[in-house]
Amino acid sequence: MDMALLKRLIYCIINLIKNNMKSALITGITGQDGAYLAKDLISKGYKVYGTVRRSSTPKLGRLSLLGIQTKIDFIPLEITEFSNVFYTIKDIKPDLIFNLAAQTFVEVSFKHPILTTEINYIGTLNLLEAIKITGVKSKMYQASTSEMYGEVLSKPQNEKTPFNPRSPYAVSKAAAHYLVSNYREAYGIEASTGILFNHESEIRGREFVTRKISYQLAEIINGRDIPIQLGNLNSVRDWGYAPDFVKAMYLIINHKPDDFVVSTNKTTTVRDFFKLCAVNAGLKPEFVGDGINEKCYDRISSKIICEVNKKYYRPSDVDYLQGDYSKINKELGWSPDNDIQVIAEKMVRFDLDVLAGKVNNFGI
Ligand code: NAP
Ligand code: G4F
Repeated sequence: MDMALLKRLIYCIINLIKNNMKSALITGITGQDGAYLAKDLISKGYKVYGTVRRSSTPKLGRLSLLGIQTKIDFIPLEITEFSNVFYTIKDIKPDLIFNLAAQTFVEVSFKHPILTTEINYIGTLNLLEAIKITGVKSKMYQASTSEMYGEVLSKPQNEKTPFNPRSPYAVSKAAAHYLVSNYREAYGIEASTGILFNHESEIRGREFVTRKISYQLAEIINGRDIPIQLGNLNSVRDWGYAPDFVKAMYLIINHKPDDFVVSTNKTTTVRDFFKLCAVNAGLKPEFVGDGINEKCYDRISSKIICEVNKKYYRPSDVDYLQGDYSKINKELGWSPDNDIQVIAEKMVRFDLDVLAGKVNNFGI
C-alpha cells in the first residue's frame, strides 16, 4: 500500500477512536484533586479536557509530576466569565463535568470574601446555567466541602447534618451546594455533590497545614534554623488521602444525582499530625506550654522546631470535623485505603526526597 495512504488511514482510525471516547471536563485541573482525577480518568480511557486560567508563570507542575501533562486538552477558562463557561460547554459537550475550580484557602477567604464568592458561587452558577441553556446531557459533579458544617451541630457529620458555616469560603460553598440541588429539582440537571472532608497528599498546596508541616520539617532536617510557625494546634480534622477521594468523585458522578459525604471517620489534631510527621522525619517531638506560648522541642537536638504565631489564627475557625461515610460505603462500596499514619509518612518522605534532590517536584 502507498505510504501516504497508510498514514492517512492510521490518522482516520486514531480520530475515529478519539471521537468515540467518553469525555470529561475538569475545571481546576491544575489543583491537587484535578491532577489526581485527570490521571484516573485517563487510565479509564476518557478524553480529558482541563481548564486553565491565565497566569504569568506556568502552573502545570502537578500534571507534569504525574506524567499526564501531554495527555490533556487544555482550555483557557476563567470560571467567573459566563461566556468562557458557556462556549466551553457548548463546544465540548462533555459526558462528565467535574467542577473543582475554587478559591480553596479558607484563610484567604477572610481577606478576599467577594472574590471567593464570585469564584465559588457565581462560578458554579455559570456552569449550571450553561448546562441548562445549551441543553447538553452532561453529568456534573460539584466539589462541596466539610467546611459547610462549620461549628458542627452534631458528631460525626453526615448528609443530613445541618450546615453552620464559619468563613466566607464555607458560606460560598454552602450556597453553591444548594444551587446544585435546586437545578437538579427545577431543571432535571444530572448534578451530584461530594461533601469531601480534608484530603491531603504529596502534591497538596504548601499553604495548607499538613503540607506546610511536612515541607517545613524537611527544611529543618536540611538545616533550617527557624521554628515552624503555626496557628490553632487544637483544631481537629478528619484527614484522608486525595488519590482515594478522587475515586469517590468518579463513583458519585456515575450514580443517580445525589449528595455523598466522603471522609475517613477518624480524627487527628494539628498537634498530633505535627508529631506524626516529626517522628517520620527522624525527630523526637515534645510539646510544652499552653496557648500562644506552646512550643515543640526536638528532644534529640534540643532545638525548638515549632511555635505558635497569632498571625495564623483565623477570625473564626472550624474546630472539629469528623465525617460519617456510611452512605457512600453502603450505596457505592467506597472506603478510604490510606490512614493518617500512611499519609504523614508519604508526605514527609516525598518532601525529604525533594529537598535531597532525589525527586523533581516541578515546584509543587
Ligand atoms: P486547589 O489545589 O486549591 O485547586 C483549585 C483549582 O481551582 C486550581 O486549579 C485553580 O487554578 C482553580 N481555580 C481557582 N480559581 C479559579 C478561577 N477563577 N477560574 C478557574 N479556575 C480557578 O484545590 P483542591 O484541594 O484540588 O480542591 C478541589 C476542589 O475540592 C475545590 O473546589 C475545593 O474547594 C474542594 N474541596 C477540597 C478539599 C480538600 O481537602 N482538598 C475538601 C473539600 C472540598 P490555579 O492553578 O490557576 O490557581
Ligand atoms: O489545612 P487548612 O488550611 O485546611 P481547612 O481550613 O480545613 O480547609 C481545607 O479543607 C476543607 C475541607 O474541610 C476544604 F474545603 C478547603 O478548601 C481546604 O482544602 O487548616 C486546617 C486547620 C484549621 O483549623 C487551621 O486553623 O489547621 C489550622 N491551622 C493551624 N495552624 C493552620 C495553621 N492552617 C494553616 N493553613 N496554616 C497554619 O499555620
